[in-house]
Amino acid sequence: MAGNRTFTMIKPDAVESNNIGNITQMISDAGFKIKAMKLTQLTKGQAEEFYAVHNERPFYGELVEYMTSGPIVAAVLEKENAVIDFRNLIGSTDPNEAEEGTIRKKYAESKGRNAVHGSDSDENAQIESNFHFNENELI
Ligand code: IDP
Ligand code: MG
Repeated sequence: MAGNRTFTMIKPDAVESNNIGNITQMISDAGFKIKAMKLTQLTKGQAEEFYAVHNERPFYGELVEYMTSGPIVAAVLEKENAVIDFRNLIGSTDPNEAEEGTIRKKYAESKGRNAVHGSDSDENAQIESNFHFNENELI
């Protein structure tokens, strides 16, 4: 069913600051069902590929370094209107611009180290889920 799944990562800063539980609770409280979840660490190659769309941007090197700096939690979430509702739950890329009550407002350190990833389209949600999980890991 299109439109009911998104992909997220709890990024290295939020894992390091012991906020996996708090962030997962916010995700559950907002009505998302967890369909797959794992603690893992990205290789440089994986981070470069995942963020390839940004490879011309000035922050690309910093982004790859940050995303490989420690463990992350990768997860697939399900809810009606998942992509848009999850982007609203995480808030703006820069926590200084994120609304009160959003995950980034609460837990992000900066525009770069911003606690969580959320897919920006149904198509990317599927690509990103498949990047991190095999078919038999997705329920
Ligand atoms: P998004 O995560 O809100 O979709 P994107 O523009 O897709 O934001 O950027 C991907 C990630 O790259 C951001 O979540 C953040 O970690 C990092 N990033 C974006 N802009 C900057 C910046 O100006 N400086 C440093 N890192 C950035
Ligand atoms: Mg994005």
